[in-house]
Amino acid sequence: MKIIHCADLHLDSRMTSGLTNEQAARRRNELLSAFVHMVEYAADNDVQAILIAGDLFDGKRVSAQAKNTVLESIAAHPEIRFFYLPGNHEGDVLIRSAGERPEGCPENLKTFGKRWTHYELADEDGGGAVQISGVVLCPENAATIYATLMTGAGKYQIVMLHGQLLEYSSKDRAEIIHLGALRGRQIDYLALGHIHSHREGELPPAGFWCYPGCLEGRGFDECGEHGFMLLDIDTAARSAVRTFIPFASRQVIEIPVDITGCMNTMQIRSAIKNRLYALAAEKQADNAEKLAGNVEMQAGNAEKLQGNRQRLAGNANILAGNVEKLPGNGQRLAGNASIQAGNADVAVKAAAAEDGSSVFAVPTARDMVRFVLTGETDVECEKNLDQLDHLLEEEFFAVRIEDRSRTVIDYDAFALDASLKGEFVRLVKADEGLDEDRKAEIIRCGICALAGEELNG
Ligand SMILES: [Mn+2]
Repeated sequence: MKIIHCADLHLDSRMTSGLTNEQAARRRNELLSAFVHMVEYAADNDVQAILIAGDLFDGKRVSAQAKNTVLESIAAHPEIRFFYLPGNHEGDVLIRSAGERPEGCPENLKTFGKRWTHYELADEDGGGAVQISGVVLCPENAATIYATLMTGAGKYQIVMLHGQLLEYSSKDRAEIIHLGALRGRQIDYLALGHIHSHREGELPPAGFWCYPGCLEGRGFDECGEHGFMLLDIDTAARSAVRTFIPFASRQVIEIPVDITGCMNTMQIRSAIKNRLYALAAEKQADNAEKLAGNVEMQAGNAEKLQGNRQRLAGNANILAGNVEKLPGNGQRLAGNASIQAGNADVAVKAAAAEDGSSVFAVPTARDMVRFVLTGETDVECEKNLDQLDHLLEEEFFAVRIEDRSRTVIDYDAFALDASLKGEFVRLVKADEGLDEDRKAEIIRCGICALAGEELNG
């Protein structure tokens, strides 16, 4: 049985941080499209259920467009069941609007309240079943939910919660989920929402917890791969293959660029360009390596095939000698073949999961890129971030440049400088009330002012 787990879509986000109004409007539509496309992916891939672990919407005020997009997608796919656990910010806005539809709430939309609700999904392929339990955390139930959780044996147990796992440090005040109290509770998969990047870990005795992260990175603070989790559950064996499916239409990528030694804006631009070329080259080298690996693997497979053929020939001999036992053996063989097919399937999926987590994120023109300038630059470096931004913005959907480089001063160079600039540098250097970074910043601003430059950065 296949199940999708997504969370934190934040539909109807304003998304104005670092984006123009036009870009933000476009991103809002793209986020809605991502939901539509995910549901279509589910339909195309025989997915029986979609778990939405909270923060489907960004807040309680939701546009008609966003509500309609979600509800029509759900209603259009009665073969998929939607298990929607509201997050702490959105409340019951979707359920209310669903009830107000002339057609009523789609029957395949299931939700959760402030007490545990349990649903059972029978495996269409036969075998066993999946139990999905969920509860909306609030101050009133925060202490009691662990004692009242019922997870029985036999079924694959999924538990949905939205909040912060205690074993992660967090500055915000979201609802807390006590990981310790969920250990040893026979949970196979803890479907979480709240953290915006993909994370997962073990949940003893045999389960896993997982945050899928947002479906799309919204702003420059949500870098990295985004998508959803695909569970392929063997209900009879009570086990699952978990695969993260990257699904974002645009990536948000952070690229550190060392600008040590650059003396002006154009040289910094070159450093950025060189970093981009280097990333592309690394990616190509990595691809070549993978290709070589594949060729080797294929050679290995061919060899194994040859060995199998020989063994098969041997088996045929034995089989020929045991004609009476054939019916019984045939049955056992059929069983083995189906197990082997299953193993092959699992192996392919594991390989796909490895491929998905690419090390080299090379930005394309579709992406949002945050360049972080690092290293050390001389105090006299002419550095205009606005111009840099302007020079790079045409190459990507959106660009942000963050200057985290340090300014260094070669005081010796100014020791004998009789000009106003030299006098200014010596004056600041002698001020005992300032630390080195502060001195560097003051001198940088002073030198800019003396040279008639506009201050920035
Ligand atoms: Mn969220």
